[in-house]
Amino acid sequence: MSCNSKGSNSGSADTAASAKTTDTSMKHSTDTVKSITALPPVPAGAKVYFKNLMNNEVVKSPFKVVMGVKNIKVDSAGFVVAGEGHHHILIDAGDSVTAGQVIPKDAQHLHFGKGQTSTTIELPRGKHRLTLQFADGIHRSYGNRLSATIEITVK
Ligand SMILES: [Cu+2]
Repeated sequence: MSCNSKGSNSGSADTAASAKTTDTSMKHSTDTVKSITALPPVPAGAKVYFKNLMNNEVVKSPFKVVMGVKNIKVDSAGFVVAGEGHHHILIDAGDSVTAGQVIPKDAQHLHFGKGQTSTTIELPRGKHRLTLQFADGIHRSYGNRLSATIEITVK
């Protein structure tokens, strides 16, 4: 029984010590993960595509965008897992983000880090370029092999 109380005593001391250690090691491991975890390879035959929109389509704003994948899995952001990632939509922001580059987060670069596969977009009238860009769990682009670009006209 005394063993128990001794055990819990040292246990709490351990916890305090390890919590302190965790703080620094967590910071460290985040850096390490970012620098040493390579971008997973693009699986053979993998692609992303606009499910409900065609190139040169004329739409009314707001409009729905359904994002499709083939041979790769949609998952939420957070961890780097081979064969998985999440969608991004680039609005008038180029045809793809270079492989390995972290996709910016702004009005022209939408992230779907919860694993969403559809969204609604509102755009002013005129021609717009929409790019679907797939990226890994820490938002690093899979490059142009996992991108798709269409031009649409908002009437
Ligand atoms: Cu992202």
